[in-house]
Amino acid sequence: MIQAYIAIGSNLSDPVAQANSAIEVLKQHPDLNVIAVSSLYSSTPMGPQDQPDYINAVIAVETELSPLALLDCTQSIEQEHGRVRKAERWGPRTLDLDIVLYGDLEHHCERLTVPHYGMKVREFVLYPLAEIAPELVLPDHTPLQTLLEQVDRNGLGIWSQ
Ligand code: J1A
Repeated sequence: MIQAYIAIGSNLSDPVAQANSAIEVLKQHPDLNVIAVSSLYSSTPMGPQDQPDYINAVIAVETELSPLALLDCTQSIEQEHGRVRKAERWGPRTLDLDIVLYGDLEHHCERLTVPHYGMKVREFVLYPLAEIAPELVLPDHTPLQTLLEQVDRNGLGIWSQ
């Protein structure tokens, strides 16, 4: 059994509903045991600013799925939520699920890079992750708290109506 962290992001089609629905689907999934869910956060878009703010969250799961089977699983949930693939790289998105960490595995192939290549610099991943795993140390031995000291919140806040 390994522990993995999945980041959720949405800025289209009622992002709060998208994120909550993704969390529900992950909780119902027979191959995943959701052990922690962060608050929902609102965040300023990376890249072009002429798009809605994002809702972001991070969840911790236990699973026996292989890394690529976990990716199959998160990608099929994205599809169900109407994500249009090949959309503009930094454009608006209905639902993104990113595998942030898969245990202590360091793995890079065409379909999957873990730890996630962007996680160390993205406030909307680091802060929700720290809410549910403050003591976390990355596979390269960097403490999560060290990364937080280096990354500005950039307007990130806990979402509330
Ligand atoms: C491909 N991949 O990436 S989409 C997929 N490693 O087909 C995968 N660890 O095969 C591959 N997890 O939220 C490689 N996919 C992966 N992502 C891994 C998942 N601004 C992996 N404020 C391309 N908040 C894939 N988001 C990877 N601005 C990229 C979606 C899933 C995230 C866009 C704020 C946000 C974006 C832009 C934002 C936000 C795309 N994020």
